[in-house]
Amino acid sequence: MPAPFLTGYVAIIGAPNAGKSTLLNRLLGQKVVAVAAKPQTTRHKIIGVLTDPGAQIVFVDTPGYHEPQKLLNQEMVKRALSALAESDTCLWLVDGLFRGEDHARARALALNAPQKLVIAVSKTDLLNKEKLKTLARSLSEEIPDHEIWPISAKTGSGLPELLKAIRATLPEGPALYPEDSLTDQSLRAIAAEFIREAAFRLTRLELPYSVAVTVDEFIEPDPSDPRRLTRVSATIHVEKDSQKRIVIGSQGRLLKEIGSQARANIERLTEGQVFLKLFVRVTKDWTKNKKSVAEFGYGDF
Ligand SMILES: Nc1nc2c(ncn2[C@@H]2O[C@H](COP(=O)(O)OP(=O)(O)OP(=O)(O)O)[C@@H](O)[C@H]2O)c(=O)[nH]1
Ligand SMILES: [Mg+2]
Repeated sequence: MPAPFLTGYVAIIGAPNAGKSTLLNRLLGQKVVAVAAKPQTTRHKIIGVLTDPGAQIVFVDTPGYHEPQKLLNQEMVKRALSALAESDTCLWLVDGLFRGEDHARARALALNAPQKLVIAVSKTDLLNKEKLKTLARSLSEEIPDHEIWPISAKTGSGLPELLKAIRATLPEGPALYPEDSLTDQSLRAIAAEFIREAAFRLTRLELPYSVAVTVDEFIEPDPSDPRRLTRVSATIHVEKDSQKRIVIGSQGRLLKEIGSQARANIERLTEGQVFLKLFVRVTKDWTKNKKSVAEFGYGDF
């Protein structure tokens, strides 16, 4: 008798900046979600599918779990909670470098969830042996009775063991997505995210949190085009006139850099050239406004 096929949803939850999206990209072997050194990068729940001959793991990347203030943040947290509620397994990723209030919040969420629980600690490549030992000791005191998988999404260390532990939690069942699926996001949506990622990374203070991106035009390559040229036209939305000036930068330099970083990431995914045109528009206080939050794709879902 062949072994049964295993399949299920695995919500990756954790404090902002723990490394959830980096882990998903690494597991998929391709960058499909935005990553940045600042917290609250991810705003949606995004599916990443990993299929092998015996199993299909449907990962769901989620916004970092935090105390939401603005309407946008409330929507982000709602998405994390709904991803968890719809999952078979909760993969709680603990930041290996920093544990603050959001860590405690994520811990309560993970330990009280009815789903099967797998716990991993991230960024172990940044810790020497001594620090790793101290971390393992403090985590096993803080979270007793649970195995904690040390991983590095950067080097890949610990990932085979983590995948094995996740697999052991999956129910039997037929594949939920076609074998060659990578994500539920359209190329157009991923392009918007990569533009937002570049703007998020290249700006400071409150500005990254005031950025949204909409794609106005996305024209896929003509089959006869050897360059496989995709044409993308997008708008970067900010909340204030002063922010618009910063995003454009002196002589348009920052906007150019945002475009070139985003284009490189989109080109890696489309495996062709990308012509990217960017506009910047001010929508006053959009992160607090129900209509604009919805218009930019973060409304009730
Ligand atoms: N050295 C190292 N850095 C990592 C690792 N995993 C993530 N990072 C870094 O940690 C930062 C946050 O990573 P993200 O993947 O965006 O974190 P996240 O949990 O998705 O964050 P939110 O979407 O804000 O909740 C980025 O600068 C990553 O490059 C790792 O294993 N090793
Ligand atoms: Mg993320």
